[in-house]
Amino acid sequence: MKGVQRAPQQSVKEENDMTHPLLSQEHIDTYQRDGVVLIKGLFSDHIAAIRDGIDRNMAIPGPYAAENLKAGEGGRFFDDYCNWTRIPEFEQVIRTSPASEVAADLMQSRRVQLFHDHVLVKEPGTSKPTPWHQDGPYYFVQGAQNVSFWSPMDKVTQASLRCVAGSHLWQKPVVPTRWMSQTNFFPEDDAYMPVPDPDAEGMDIREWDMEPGDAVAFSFGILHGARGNQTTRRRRAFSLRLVGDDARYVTRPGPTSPPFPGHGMQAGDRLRDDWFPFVFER
Ligand SMILES: O=C(O)CCC(=O)C(=O)O
Repeated sequence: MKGVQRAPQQSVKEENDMTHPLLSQEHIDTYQRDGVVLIKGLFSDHIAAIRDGIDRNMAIPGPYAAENLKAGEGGRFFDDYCNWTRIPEFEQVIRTSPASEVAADLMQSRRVQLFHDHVLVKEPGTSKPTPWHQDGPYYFVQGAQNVSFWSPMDKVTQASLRCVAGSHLWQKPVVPTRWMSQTNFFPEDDAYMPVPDPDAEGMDIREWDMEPGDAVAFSFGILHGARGNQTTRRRRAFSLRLVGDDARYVTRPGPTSPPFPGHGMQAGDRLRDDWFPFVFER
Protein backbone atom coordinates (compact mmCIF):
# COMPACT_ATOMS: atom_id res chain seq x y z
CA MET A 1 0.00 0.00 0.00
CA LYS A 2 1.23 3.47 -0.82
CA GLY A 3 1.08 6.09 1.88
CA VAL A 4 2.28 9.61 2.56
CA GLN A 5 3.34 10.79 6.02
CA ARG A 6 2.36 14.33 6.87
CA ALA A 7 3.20 16.56 9.80
CA PRO A 8 0.35 17.23 12.25
CA GLN A 9 0.03 21.03 11.78
CA GLN A 10 0.14 21.32 8.00
CA SER A 11 -1.77 24.22 6.50
CA VAL A 12 -4.68 23.74 4.10
CA LYS A 13 -2.42 24.92 1.30
CA GLU A 14 0.19 22.27 2.06
CA GLU A 15 -2.55 19.66 2.24
CA ASN A 16 -3.83 20.77 -1.16
CA ASP A 17 -0.31 20.51 -2.51
CA MET A 18 -0.51 16.77 -1.89
CA THR A 19 -3.01 16.47 -4.71
CA HIS A 20 -1.67 14.06 -7.33
CA PRO A 21 0.23 15.89 -10.14
CA LEU A 22 -2.20 14.54 -12.77
CA LEU A 23 -4.98 16.55 -11.08
CA SER A 24 -5.82 20.21 -10.65
CA GLN A 25 -8.31 21.59 -8.15
CA GLU A 26 -10.63 22.04 -11.15
CA HIS A 27 -10.66 18.26 -11.76
CA ILE A 28 -11.68 17.69 -8.14
CA ASP A 29 -14.34 20.43 -8.16
CA THR A 30 -15.75 19.13 -11.45
CA TYR A 31 -15.89 15.58 -10.12
CA GLN A 32 -17.58 16.69 -6.91
CA ARG A 33 -20.12 18.83 -8.79
CA ASP A 34 -20.79 16.90 -12.03
CA GLY A 35 -19.80 13.34 -11.02
CA VAL A 36 -17.66 12.98 -14.15
CA VAL A 37 -14.31 14.33 -15.34
CA LEU A 38 -11.63 13.37 -17.88
CA ILE A 39 -8.17 12.48 -16.54
CA LYS A 40 -5.61 12.58 -19.34
CA GLY A 41 -2.92 9.90 -19.19
CA LEU A 42 -4.04 8.13 -15.99
CA PHE A 43 -2.91 4.71 -17.26
CA SER A 44 -0.38 5.91 -19.89
CA ASP A 45 2.48 4.00 -18.27
CA HIS A 46 0.42 0.81 -18.02
CA ILE A 47 -1.03 0.36 -21.50
CA ALA A 48 1.03 -2.71 -22.43
CA ALA A 49 0.17 -4.43 -19.14
CA ILE A 50 -3.57 -3.71 -19.47
CA ARG A 51 -3.60 -4.89 -23.10
CA ASP A 52 -1.81 -8.09 -22.06
CA GLY A 53 -4.32 -8.53 -19.22
CA ILE A 54 -7.25 -8.09 -21.61
CA ASP A 55 -5.72 -10.68 -23.99
CA ARG A 56 -5.33 -13.11 -21.09
CA ASN A 57 -8.86 -12.36 -19.83
CA MET A 58 -10.39 -13.01 -23.28
CA ALA A 59 -8.36 -16.19 -23.72
CA ILE A 60 -9.44 -17.52 -20.32
CA PRO A 61 -12.76 -15.82 -19.49
CA GLY A 62 -14.04 -15.97 -15.92
CA PRO A 63 -17.41 -17.25 -14.69
CA TYR A 64 -19.11 -13.87 -15.31
CA ALA A 65 -17.87 -13.33 -18.88
CA ALA A 66 -20.65 -12.36 -21.29
CA GLU A 67 -21.13 -11.97 -25.02
CA ASN A 68 -23.61 -9.12 -25.39
CA LEU A 69 -24.85 -9.55 -28.97
CA LYS A 70 -27.81 -11.49 -30.30
CA ALA A 71 -27.43 -13.90 -33.25
CA GLY A 72 -27.02 -11.92 -36.46
CA GLU A 73 -25.76 -8.72 -34.78
CA GLY A 74 -22.38 -7.78 -36.27
CA GLY A 75 -19.08 -7.54 -34.42
CA ARG A 76 -18.44 -8.71 -30.88
CA PHE A 77 -19.21 -7.11 -27.51
CA PHE A 78 -17.40 -9.03 -24.76
CA ASP A 79 -17.34 -8.13 -21.10
CA ASP A 80 -16.04 -9.74 -17.93
CA TYR A 81 -15.36 -8.55 -14.40
CA CYS A 82 -13.79 -9.38 -11.02
CA ASN A 83 -10.64 -10.93 -12.48
CA TRP A 84 -7.78 -9.12 -10.75
CA THR A 85 -6.98 -12.06 -8.46
CA ARG A 86 -6.29 -14.34 -11.45
CA ILE A 87 -4.98 -11.83 -14.05
CA PRO A 88 -1.59 -10.69 -12.68
CA GLU A 89 -1.38 -7.74 -15.10
CA PHE A 90 -4.56 -6.27 -13.62
CA GLU A 91 -3.36 -6.63 -10.03
CA GLN A 92 -0.03 -5.00 -10.94
CA VAL A 93 -1.80 -2.04 -12.59
CA ILE A 94 -4.19 -1.63 -9.67
CA ARG A 95 -1.33 -1.62 -7.17
CA THR A 96 1.21 0.48 -9.09
CA SER A 97 -0.70 2.96 -11.28
CA PRO A 98 -1.68 6.42 -9.96
CA ALA A 99 -5.38 5.44 -10.10
CA SER A 100 -5.83 4.74 -6.39
CA GLU A 101 -4.19 8.00 -5.28
CA VAL A 102 -6.11 10.00 -7.90
CA ALA A 103 -9.28 8.29 -6.63
CA ALA A 104 -8.56 9.46 -3.06
CA ASP A 105 -8.27 13.05 -4.32
CA LEU A 106 -11.40 12.94 -6.47
CA MET A 107 -13.53 11.20 -3.81
CA GLN A 108 -11.99 13.28 -1.01
CA SER A 109 -11.41 10.08 0.91
CA ARG A 110 -8.58 9.13 3.27
CA ARG A 111 -8.56 5.49 2.22
CA VAL A 112 -9.32 3.74 -1.06
CA GLN A 113 -10.63 0.20 -1.35
CA LEU A 114 -10.73 -1.90 -4.51
CA PHE A 115 -14.24 -2.94 -5.51
CA HIS A 116 -13.54 -4.67 -8.83
CA ASP A 117 -12.11 -4.51 -12.35
CA HIS A 118 -14.20 -4.74 -15.54
CA VAL A 119 -13.20 -5.31 -19.17
CA LEU A 120 -15.47 -4.25 -22.05
CA VAL A 121 -14.35 -4.95 -25.62
CA LYS A 122 -16.22 -3.82 -28.73
CA GLU A 123 -14.64 -5.29 -31.82
CA PRO A 124 -14.79 -3.38 -35.15
CA GLY A 125 -18.23 -3.51 -36.75
CA THR A 126 -20.18 -3.73 -33.46
CA SER A 127 -23.22 -1.54 -33.94
CA LYS A 128 -24.80 -2.29 -30.55
CA PRO A 129 -24.71 0.68 -28.18
CA THR A 130 -24.05 0.06 -24.50
CA PRO A 131 -27.46 0.77 -22.92
CA TRP A 132 -27.82 3.82 -20.68
CA HIS A 133 -27.46 2.75 -17.04
CA GLN A 134 -26.15 3.73 -13.63
CA ASP A 135 -23.76 1.19 -12.06
CA GLY A 136 -24.71 1.92 -8.45
CA PRO A 137 -28.14 0.22 -8.49
CA TYR A 138 -26.53 -3.09 -9.61
CA TYR A 139 -23.99 -2.97 -6.77
CA PHE A 140 -24.25 -3.92 -3.10
CA VAL A 141 -22.41 -0.82 -1.98
CA GLN A 142 -23.73 2.60 -1.00
CA GLY A 143 -21.98 5.84 -0.13
CA ALA A 144 -20.99 9.03 -1.94
CA GLN A 145 -17.25 8.28 -2.05
CA ASN A 146 -16.76 6.08 -5.08
CA VAL A 147 -15.29 6.29 -8.56
CA SER A 148 -14.93 4.21 -11.71
CA PHE A 149 -12.08 4.89 -14.12
CA TRP A 150 -13.01 3.89 -17.69
CA SER A 151 -9.92 3.79 -19.85
CA PRO A 152 -9.68 2.81 -23.53
CA MET A 153 -6.64 0.85 -24.68
CA ASP A 154 -7.22 2.05 -28.26
CA LYS A 155 -7.81 5.54 -29.60
CA VAL A 156 -11.57 6.18 -29.42
CA THR A 157 -13.56 8.72 -31.38
CA GLN A 158 -16.88 6.90 -31.64
CA ALA A 159 -17.47 4.31 -28.90
CA SER A 160 -16.26 6.57 -26.10
CA LEU A 161 -18.03 6.59 -22.74
CA ARG A 162 -21.00 9.00 -22.63
CA CYS A 163 -21.95 10.35 -19.18
CA VAL A 164 -24.87 12.53 -18.07
CA ALA A 165 -23.37 15.24 -15.86
CA GLY A 166 -25.08 15.62 -12.48
CA SER A 167 -27.13 12.40 -12.75
CA HIS A 168 -25.42 11.07 -9.60
CA LEU A 169 -27.52 13.61 -7.68
CA TRP A 170 -30.91 12.55 -9.07
CA GLN A 171 -33.58 11.82 -6.44
CA LYS A 172 -34.30 8.28 -7.63
CA PRO A 173 -31.93 5.69 -9.08
CA VAL A 174 -32.52 4.49 -12.64
CA VAL A 175 -33.90 0.96 -12.87
CA PRO A 176 -31.10 -1.51 -13.62
CA THR A 177 -31.79 -3.74 -16.65
CA ARG A 178 -30.22 -6.80 -18.28
CA TRP A 179 -28.24 -5.62 -21.32
CA MET A 180 -29.33 -8.47 -23.63
CA SER A 181 -33.04 -8.76 -22.87
CA GLN A 182 -33.59 -5.20 -21.58
CA THR A 183 -35.73 -6.70 -18.79
CA ASN A 184 -35.56 -5.23 -15.30
CA PHE A 185 -32.78 -6.62 -13.15
CA PHE A 186 -34.90 -6.50 -9.98
CA PRO A 187 -38.69 -6.91 -9.64
CA GLU A 188 -40.66 -3.72 -10.49
CA ASP A 189 -40.26 -1.32 -7.64
CA ASP A 190 -41.32 2.29 -7.00
CA ALA A 191 -37.83 2.95 -5.74
CA TYR A 192 -36.54 3.26 -9.34
CA MET A 193 -37.18 5.63 -12.25
CA PRO A 194 -37.40 4.36 -15.85
CA VAL A 195 -34.31 4.57 -18.06
CA PRO A 196 -34.39 8.03 -19.68
CA ASP A 197 -33.26 8.88 -23.23
CA PRO A 198 -30.58 11.54 -22.61
CA ASP A 199 -30.21 12.43 -26.32
CA ALA A 200 -33.94 12.94 -26.83
CA GLU A 201 -34.26 14.80 -23.53
CA GLY A 202 -31.36 17.16 -24.28
CA MET A 203 -29.37 16.19 -21.19
CA ASP A 204 -25.83 17.44 -20.55
CA ILE A 205 -23.85 14.51 -22.00
CA ARG A 206 -20.06 14.56 -21.51
CA GLU A 207 -17.92 12.52 -23.92
CA TRP A 208 -14.42 12.87 -25.27
CA ASP A 209 -12.18 11.63 -28.05
CA MET A 210 -9.62 9.69 -26.04
CA GLU A 211 -6.09 8.33 -26.39
CA PRO A 212 -5.07 4.97 -24.94
CA GLY A 213 -4.54 5.37 -21.18
CA ASP A 214 -6.77 8.43 -20.76
CA ALA A 215 -9.58 7.80 -18.26
CA VAL A 216 -13.09 9.04 -17.63
CA ALA A 217 -13.60 9.23 -13.86
CA PHE A 218 -17.29 8.82 -13.08
CA SER A 219 -19.38 8.23 -10.00
CA PHE A 220 -21.31 4.98 -9.48
CA GLY A 221 -24.45 7.17 -9.69
CA ILE A 222 -23.71 8.61 -13.14
CA LEU A 223 -26.00 7.58 -16.00
CA HIS A 224 -23.73 6.41 -18.81
CA GLY A 225 -23.64 4.41 -22.03
CA ALA A 226 -21.60 4.19 -25.23
CA ARG A 227 -22.17 4.12 -28.96
CA GLY A 228 -21.39 1.07 -31.06
CA ASN A 229 -17.96 0.69 -32.64
CA GLN A 230 -18.40 0.88 -36.37
CA THR A 231 -14.79 1.87 -36.95
CA THR A 232 -12.04 -0.47 -38.16
CA ARG A 233 -10.25 -0.25 -34.78
CA ARG A 234 -10.85 -2.42 -31.73
CA ARG A 235 -12.23 -0.69 -28.65
CA ARG A 236 -10.74 -2.37 -25.62
CA ALA A 237 -11.74 -0.70 -22.35
CA PHE A 238 -10.61 -1.32 -18.78
CA SER A 239 -12.85 -0.05 -15.98
CA LEU A 240 -11.60 0.07 -12.40
CA ARG A 241 -14.11 0.51 -9.55
CA LEU A 242 -12.90 1.98 -6.26
CA VAL A 243 -14.67 3.05 -3.06
CA GLY A 244 -13.83 5.38 -0.19
CA ASP A 245 -14.33 5.85 3.54
CA ASP A 246 -18.13 6.01 3.53
CA ALA A 247 -18.74 2.82 1.49
CA ARG A 248 -21.05 0.35 3.22
CA TYR A 249 -22.68 -2.92 2.23
CA VAL A 250 -26.36 -2.56 1.34
CA THR A 251 -28.97 -5.14 0.38
CA ARG A 252 -30.92 -4.89 -2.90
CA PRO A 253 -34.27 -6.40 -4.01
CA GLY A 254 -32.41 -9.35 -5.61
CA PRO A 255 -28.94 -10.70 -6.45
CA THR A 256 -26.50 -7.94 -7.29
CA SER A 257 -24.01 -7.61 -10.13
CA PRO A 258 -21.28 -8.52 -9.35
CA PRO A 259 -22.74 -11.07 -6.88
CA PHE A 260 -19.62 -12.10 -4.87
CA PRO A 261 -21.32 -15.26 -3.58
CA GLY A 262 -20.64 -16.13 0.04
CA HIS A 263 -19.41 -12.66 1.00
CA GLY A 264 -21.18 -12.88 4.37
CA MET A 265 -21.55 -9.12 4.87
CA GLN A 266 -24.57 -7.57 6.61
CA ALA A 267 -26.30 -4.25 5.82
CA GLY A 268 -24.18 -1.37 7.13
CA ASP A 269 -20.89 -3.32 7.17
CA ARG A 270 -17.74 -1.92 5.61
CA LEU A 271 -16.66 -4.01 2.62
CA ARG A 272 -14.53 -6.86 3.97
CA ASP A 273 -10.93 -5.93 3.29
CA ASP A 274 -9.72 -9.48 2.67
CA TRP A 275 -11.88 -9.50 -0.49
CA PHE A 276 -11.80 -5.74 -1.21
CA PRO A 277 -8.28 -4.66 -0.24
CA PHE A 278 -7.20 -1.17 0.67
CA VAL A 279 -5.02 0.09 -2.18
CA PHE A 280 -4.21 3.60 -0.93
CA GLU A 281 -4.15 5.44 2.37
CA ARG A 282 -3.10 8.95 3.30
O1 LIG B 1 -17.49 0.28 -22.26
C1 LIG B 1 -18.70 0.41 -22.37
O2 LIG B 1 -19.28 0.26 -23.45
C2 LIG B 1 -19.52 0.73 -21.16
C3 LIG B 1 -18.69 0.85 -19.93
C4 LIG B 1 -19.47 0.84 -18.65
O3 LIG B 1 -20.67 0.76 -18.63
C5 LIG B 1 -18.73 0.94 -17.40
O4 LIG B 1 -17.49 0.94 -17.39
O5 LIG B 1 -19.39 1.03 -16.33
